[in-house]
Amino acid sequence: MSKTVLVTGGTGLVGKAIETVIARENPTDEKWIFVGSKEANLTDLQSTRAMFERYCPTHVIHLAAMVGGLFHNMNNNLDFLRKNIQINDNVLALSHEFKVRKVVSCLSTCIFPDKTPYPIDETMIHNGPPHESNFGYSHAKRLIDIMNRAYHQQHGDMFTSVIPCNVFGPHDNFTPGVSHVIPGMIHRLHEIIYLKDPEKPQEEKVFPVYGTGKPLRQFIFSIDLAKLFIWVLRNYESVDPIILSVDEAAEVTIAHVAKSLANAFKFKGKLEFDTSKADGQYKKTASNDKLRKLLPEFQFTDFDSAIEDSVQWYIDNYEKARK
Ligand code: NAP
Ligand code: GFB
Repeated sequence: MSKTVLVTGGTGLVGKAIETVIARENPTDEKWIFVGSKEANLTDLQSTRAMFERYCPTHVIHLAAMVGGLFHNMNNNLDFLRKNIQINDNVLALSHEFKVRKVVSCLSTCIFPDKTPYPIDETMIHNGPPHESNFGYSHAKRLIDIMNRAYHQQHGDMFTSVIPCNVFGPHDNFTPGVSHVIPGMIHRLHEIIYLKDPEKPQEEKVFPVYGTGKPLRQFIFSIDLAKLFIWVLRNYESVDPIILSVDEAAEVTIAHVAKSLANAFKFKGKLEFDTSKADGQYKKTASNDKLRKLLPEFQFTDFDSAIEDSVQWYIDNYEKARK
């Protein structure tokens, strides 16, 4: 049976990665529509309904959200809470109204309880308060899981969700103060090397890394996440969320990320840790056992080569990058 797949948040980091993978596959029995906020402001019910009327999707991948890194979250918890609750309630209500056969929404490994045994797994989402740095975003995301269960219980809707670890890649948001760590450091390194004091020898330049560099993160390349998202849409038939993350053993320190980026830029200067800046969560190590049992052969892209691809994309697309 043919599908019309509507991807909300389709103009962002994850949405563009899914578009890239779908363009390569060119599926004949699926029509894919990628929309951003210009198509509809999803915090507004009428605007959201008009979009559903226009496309009448049979399936929805729901990515649209107010998204940001640690510092943006710390300064805007109320906005992250309200805007994301509005977006999520509108998209799920209209998916139900338009009898969408399946919705796959997007949570995040940063929403799990801050005080928790490790590794974290899908059963632990609601077992305690999230880290205080992003409690607004975390509670809005946790509510997606609650709403999915309520729609399924009361109406039998197949509304499910995935839980990615930190994502990076082409088409990321590189805006200082808003961005996640990898695009934030790419933006800063590029500026130090190419834009600031161009006549100063690189050996004398300093690349400031925010925080101690000690926190641990799992990072998934956006193209890998896109492939897993498409697999979930086509094959995963459970309301229970599924973590889409690299292995626990692939966890790296922020300091390693900084060094990997400096190598990718062939930066000859010094790295310095600005410990006046917050570290955020120390770790949020997630288990991908559930995914591995379903997709034992899946190969994740090597972290350092994905970093090189992302740096090269930024250099090649500097003019159009979100910064
Ligand atoms: P992104 O690059 O910031 O893209 C956000 C997308 O949402 C854009 O397409 C944006 O449209 C759209 N959007 C935002 N507000 C909207 C509104 N009011 N109405 C309609 N569309 C709106 O974010 P991303 O990193 O791709 O994140 C996609 C999903 O993955 C999100 O649900 C996020 O929570 C989740 N996630 C991300 C990470 C990560 O590390 N990036 C990790 C875990 C989970 P415009 O471009 O037109 O503004
Ligand atoms: O990606 P990030 O901002 O968010 O990473 P989280 C923050 C970590 O990277 C902290 C360090 O330890 C920062 O001190 N860091 C170093 C930097 N340089 C930079 C930089 O230039 N920019 C940024 N942003 N950090 C987020 C959640 O947590 O994870 C969000 O707050 C979201 O809600 C996201 O879910 C996936 O990984 O700490």
